[in-house]
Amino acid sequence: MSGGSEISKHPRAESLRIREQLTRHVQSGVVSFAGLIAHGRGEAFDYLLGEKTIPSALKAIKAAAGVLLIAKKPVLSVNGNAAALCSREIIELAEATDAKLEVNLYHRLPGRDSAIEKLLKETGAREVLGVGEAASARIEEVHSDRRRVDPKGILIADTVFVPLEDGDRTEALRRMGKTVITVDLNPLSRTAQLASITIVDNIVRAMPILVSEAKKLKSQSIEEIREKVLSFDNREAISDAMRIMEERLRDLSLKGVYIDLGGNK
Ligand code: PTJ
Repeated sequence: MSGGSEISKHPRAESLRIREQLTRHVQSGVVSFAGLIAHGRGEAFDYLLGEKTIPSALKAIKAAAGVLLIAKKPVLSVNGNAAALCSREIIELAEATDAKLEVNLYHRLPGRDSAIEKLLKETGAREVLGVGEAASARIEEVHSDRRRVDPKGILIADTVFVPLEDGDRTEALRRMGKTVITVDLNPLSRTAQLASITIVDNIVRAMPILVSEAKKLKSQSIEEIREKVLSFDNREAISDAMRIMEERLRDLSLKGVYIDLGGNK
């Protein structure tokens, strides 16, 4: 489907709009073909979640904002999907938390890193790490292109935000002693399971909230922020997301067909 007017009448207009955004960015070189598959996987879990930010995800978002604010060297890792879906919010989050931005890709095909850099810079980013030769360091435990990192960024970071990530790197970053924050609609994924803070939510819903929470928390003392972060339990948040999906599916299964034709039978 193409064309905004057709989409705006569709019952799933928002979902179609996001798909268009991603496919447009396949053409601009930002999103990989695998990124479209990854998005489909996310959408399926979003159906189960009810396509809303659940209270435990909100708690995870608040904890993530706190962790980024108290970090000494926070880095926001940007892949193709994240850049295509929320480059503006990623830049706002970097500004609110004094974090660096680094392009880090699973599929580092020629030109993708600079296409993402271009998008981020056009959206207002001042500095983007991890582009071209700047990604000169290696994390040996990682077996994909994601091992290539910037010595000024992810390599020396204490906290790394890795939305829509694959499991290998999350595991490697945790083993290196870093705090890892992710956004992942699939609570069963290795990244969701291994991250220090897992936000089980759609990145397009979670990012604006994360930015506003970071701005709000910023006025509080480090001690107050630390206290809030310490009271967060990631295992509980992941369990809650699974429980909500299970309960929702159980309720809907009692109804069977839950979408009807209204007056047009
Ligand atoms: O741009 P690249 O080359 O770095 O590649 C990026 C992708 C996303 C293709 C790569 O990291 C990948 O293959 O990831 P996975 O292993 O498919 O994992 C992505 C995770 O993100 C899955 O668990 C999806 O459910 C989840 N996901 C997809 N879309 C969203 C999402 N989570 C939150 N919001 C979404 N919109």
